[in-house]
Formats: sequence, structure tokens, C-alpha cells
Amino acid sequence: VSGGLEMPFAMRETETLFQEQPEVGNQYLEDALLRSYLKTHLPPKVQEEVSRDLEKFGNRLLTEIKPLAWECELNPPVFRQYDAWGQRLDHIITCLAWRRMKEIAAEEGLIAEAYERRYSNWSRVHQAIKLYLFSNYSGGFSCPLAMTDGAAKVIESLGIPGSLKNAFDHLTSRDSKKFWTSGQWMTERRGGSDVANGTETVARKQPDGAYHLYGFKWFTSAADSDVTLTLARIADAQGHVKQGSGGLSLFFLKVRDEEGKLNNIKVQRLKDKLGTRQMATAELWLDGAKAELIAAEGRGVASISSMLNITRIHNVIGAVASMRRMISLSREYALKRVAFGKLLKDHPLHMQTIARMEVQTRGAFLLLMEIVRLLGLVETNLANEQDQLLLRLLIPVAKLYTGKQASAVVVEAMECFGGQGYMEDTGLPVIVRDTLVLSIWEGTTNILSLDVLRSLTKSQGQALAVFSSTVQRKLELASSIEKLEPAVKLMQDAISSLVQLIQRAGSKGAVTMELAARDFSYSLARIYAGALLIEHAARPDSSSMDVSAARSTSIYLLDIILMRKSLIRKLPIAEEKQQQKKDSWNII
Ligand code: UCC
Ligand code: FAD
Repeated sequence: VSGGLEMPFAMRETETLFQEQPEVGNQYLEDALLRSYLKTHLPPKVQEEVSRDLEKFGNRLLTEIKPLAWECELNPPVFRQYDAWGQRLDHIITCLAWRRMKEIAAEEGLIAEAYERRYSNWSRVHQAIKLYLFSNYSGGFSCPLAMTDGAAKVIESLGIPGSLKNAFDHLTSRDSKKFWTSGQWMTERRGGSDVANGTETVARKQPDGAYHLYGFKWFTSAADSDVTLTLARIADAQGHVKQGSGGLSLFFLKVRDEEGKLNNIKVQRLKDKLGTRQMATAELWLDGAKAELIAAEGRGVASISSMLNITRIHNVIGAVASMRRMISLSREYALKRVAFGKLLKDHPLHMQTIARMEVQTRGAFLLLMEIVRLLGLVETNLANEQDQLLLRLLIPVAKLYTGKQASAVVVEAMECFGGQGYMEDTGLPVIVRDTLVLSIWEGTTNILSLDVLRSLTKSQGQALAVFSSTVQRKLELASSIEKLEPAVKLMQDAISSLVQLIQRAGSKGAVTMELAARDFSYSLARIYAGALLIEHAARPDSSSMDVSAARSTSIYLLDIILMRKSLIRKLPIAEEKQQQKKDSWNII
């Protein structure tokens, strides 16, 4: 009120952005695709029990865990290097909510579930779904859980040696007082991708058989973890080390001793990160840290790769979870926000934007489920050789594809909120920031594209043959269903484009293959995700949404067909250009 007159713009009634915050309910109950997947694949009794657990967990996430996640965001870790009197402390102080997340992770069996195997091969699916639901409410705690799972997997793959039995029990415990988390210290200053040449850390053998590690770890996430796996070069009696991949060995170490004192480790500083700010990523000096050699000398990279493959699956979980959450919130917002006289949900173009993201997310979700289904089979000795090859190939494919896809989807979804999407206190930018890292850590997009080639080379092409026959089998199931016919036809065209691309690139030599690696890997992801969407829609009780998603596989596939046309033309040119070393910027 000014001068006795009411100012219309000051009246609350006219302020249309006062509205309830878009919020979603129980994320298990609201996820139709997730529920239909479980119903289709799990044996009925397992499905019933798992479903009960997920519903309960979905409620706990809303009532208890979600507020903790926000607390973690508001209270990032703090580093205190010295006390007031100049004594070195190296304390990483985490908030209460972060520590509570650790207890909850144990209580919910977020790691234990996978190793107890009470549902045999389906335990991995159960665990992955719990982690998927937890991901956006974890306040960054998904990160240590990924590495903890990876460490447990390495120990299990080594046959749980006696010296590591205690650690394995802690890492897979449901007892919140006993539960340990693990780090994964691989990256050094000279290189995080090229670990084989970038690792300078040296391990010196002690008379008691233990090793002391000396080096500098440049990125160590969840640095408050209890234990870690790391790589180092063992020095011989003369102090010499072997360079390259063959010089790397795998070590286990406890970060602190029984009294809580750091294991000859000094914290240089905490990283100042764009996202994942709830979680401490540190630079660490190893100054004689006591460690145990846990795998054959010189087999460090091969031995830690079972950790990499698990953490990369967790990365996919994080990617799909971020996309799902942003889409769920966008849908909610579209039911409330009015523009041009009607709700956003009544604007076809806006809903098309959301629908396209939905198709991407569905494909990524089914790809994730396929991977954890295969992992479950492998871990319970129910997998055949084909399953193993397919799993090895699909992990890097899914990690590299969903990492990039999630970054694009969450940015698109942020725009669905207009200016509100950019506002810090809506919580939406946190999801965006935390998603952007998914294509960098655990191997960048290019490094994983090269890993895709590695997996094909190692299997002498067999992995690709299994990939093709599996896709064809999935399509066969749908080929007699009229409404899926166009999608199946498009898929066949995409597959033949891919085959032509490989034949053409393969015949041109290694450089061309390397140049094609990323496009090739994207194509594998798109074809497999498309086939899974079609397979899911071919179920007798499929919903109209399942069918529309399958019919929209063109979102994935057209790119492949177009790419063949442009890329195949360019490949020979690229090869010549590289060989002549004329102008490397022309390789596009
Ligand atoms: O970023 C990190 C943690 C972040 C926090 C965790 C978040 C988790 C998700 C949370 C979601 C919310 S930890 C740092 C991650 N670092 C990387 O991912 C490294 C990226 N670089 C690579 O992946 C490279 O390709 C290297 C390091 C693997 C390349 O090493 P080499 O030694 O040069 O490669 P080689 O010589 O080709 O491979 C050595 C051996 C071979 O076995 P053998 O000797 O038997 O032939 C390979 O077949 O290792 C085997 N190998 C593998 N085996 C290599 N990669 C794999 C693999 N992926 N699977 C199986
Ligand atoms: P580089 O290896 O220098 O790569 C730079 C660029 O070159 C990339 O785009 C890469 O794709 C490209 N490139 C490199 N080699 C090739 C090639 N042969 N062909 C084509 N392109 C290539 N590491 C850990 O070990 N433990 C952790 O806990 C951890 N936490 C992290 C947390 C965060 C938030 C971040 C951002 C990183 C973390 N990392 C951690 C490090 C991470 O794994 C590395 O940053 C990543 O693997 C890339 O390594 P780099 O940074 O050395 O980049």
C-alpha cells in the first residue's frame, strides 16, 4: 500500500509463481517402467519380496533420507590442516547427515545385498534398483558406495584371501557400526586416463612382508573412507621400478590405524569442485603408508579392472537416476505451471520435449537392467560364455553413452522449469552439476570408447557376434507384432549401417578404427537400447507407453543411419590425413 492506494502488482493474488514446489512421491511406486520390468523378469516370489522392500525403502527415502541429502549439500566437508597451535591435523570434517548416510547404507544392505545373494542371480538387480532409488537422495553418498562395491568385488574375485576376510566382512556388512567404505586411488598428476604411464607411486617391501607406499594421489574421492585400493610400482632391492602397465601392482590399505591416526598419509587439500560438493575429494601424499599387495605383481591394472567395471555400472545407475528424477519433476511442474493461458502439460511442443527425454531415459534404464541381470548371472555361475562377453562389452558402452546422455537430458530438463530451473535453492542445479561429472570420472568418453575396442579385440570379434545375435533375437520376438513393425525395420537398417561402418573402418587400419571408436560405441548403445525398448513393448501385457517408446526408437537410430552416410565418406580421408600428419584438425 502506497499513499493509501493499493498497488495491483503488490497483491499476492496476482503473483502466479507462488506455488507448491514440484515434488514427487514414492519413487518406486511412481515408476511404471521399473515395476513392469520387475514383474516381467523376476520369479513371482522374488518379485513380491523385492517389491515390498522397495516400497518401504521408497517411503524411507521421502521421509528420512531426502532431508539428510539436502543437509549434505548445505554442509560440504571442511578441511582443517592445522590446529590453533600449529600442530598438523589433516582432519576432513564431514557433517552428521553424511555420517548418517553411511549408517543407512549399511542398514538397507546397499552393498550387502549383492554379496549375500539371497535371491541368487536376482540379487544384483535388487541392489541396483535400491541404489537407483537412493542415488538422488544420497547427498553424494552413492560415490563411496560405488567404490565400496568395487573393492568388495575385487576381494571376492581374488577368492577372499584370509588377510582380506575381515575387510570383506566390513565392506559387505549390514551392521552400521561395522560397515566400512572404500576409496579407489588411481589418478595421479601425470594422468588419470593413462594410469599405466601416469603412476609414479612406489612401493617398498618391508621385512614383515608389508609394503610402504610413497607417492601423490591427485584425486581421491570420499577421502573419509576407511580403506582403499590403489596402484603402485614395486621397487626392487636397488630401488628400481618397472615402467608401464606391467610395472603396476594392486594394494589394499587402511586409511587410519586403530587409534584413528592417518596411515602415514598427508592431506594436501580438498578439491574445489563444480559438483559432488557434498563429498570430499582430496589430494593425498602417501609418505610410507602401510599397504598389502593383494594381487600378482605387475597385474595391477588387470586386477583393479573388476573394480572399474562395478564402479562404471554405478555410474550408469547415477546417470539413469538423474534423468529419471529431472523428468519426474518436469512432469510435475507441467501440471502446475500456466503459460499462454493453459498448463504446460497442454502445450504439445513442451510435452514432446519431455516425451523425447522419457524415451532416452527408458532406453537407458533397460540397458542398466540388462547389465545388472547379466552381472547377476555371472556372479552365480549361471552365465554362459556369451553372457560374459556381452557384459564385458556393454559396461563401457553403457557408461560412456549414459554419462553423456544424462548430461544432455538434465540440462534440457532444467529448461523445462524456465528460470526457476537455474535457481540454486530449487535444488535443480545440484542435480545438473552432479550429473556432469558422470562422463569424466571412471574413464572419460574417449577412454571408454577405446575400452569398447579393447573388449572386441580381446574376444577376437566374438563379443560383436554375440551382440548382433542377441539384438536379432530380441527383434524376432517383436517382428510379428504389427504396431512394432516400423521400429523393427528401422532397427534392421541401423544394424546394417553399423556393420558397414565397422567393415569400412576395420579395413582401413588402427587409426581409422580409433577415429570411429566413439561413433561406433554410441551406435552400439543406441541399437541395444532400441532393441530393449522393442522387446519390452512386445510383452503381451505391455502398456501404450511401452509401445510409443519403442516406436520412438528413431530418436536413437536415425543418427546411426545418418552417421553412416557422412562418416563412411570421411573415414578414408581421415586415415590419409593422419598418416600424412598434414592437418590433424581436419579429422572430424
Ligand atoms: O574416477 C574415479 C572414481 C570416481 C568416484 C567413483 C564414482 C562412481 C560412480 C558413482 C555414481 C553416482 S577412479 C579412477 C577411474 N579411472 C579410470 O577409469 C581409468 C581410465 N583409464 C582406463 O580405463 C585405461 O583404459 C586403463 C587404465 C585401463 C589402461 O591401462 P593399460 O594398462 O594401458 O591397458 P591394457 O594394457 O590394455 O590393459 C591391461 C590389462 C589387460 O589384461 P591382460 O593383461 O590380461 O590382457 C586388459 O584386458 O587390463 C585389462 N583391462 C580390463 N579388463 C583393462 N581394462 C579392463 C576392463 N575394463 N575390464 C576388464
Ligand atoms: P586426461 O587423462 O589428461 O584426459 C584429458 C582429455 O584427453 C580427456 O578428454 C580424455 O578423454 C582425452 N584423452 C586422453 N587419452 C586419450 C586417448 N588415448 N584418446 C583419446 N582421447 C584421450 N580418480 C581416482 O583415481 N579416484 C577418485 O576417487 C577420483 N575422484 C574424482 C572425482 C572427481 C569429481 C573428478 C572430476 C575426478 C576424479 N578422479 C578420481 C579422476 C578421474 O578419474 C580422472 O580425472 C579421469 O579418469 C580423467 O583423467 P585426467 O583428469 O588425468 O584426464
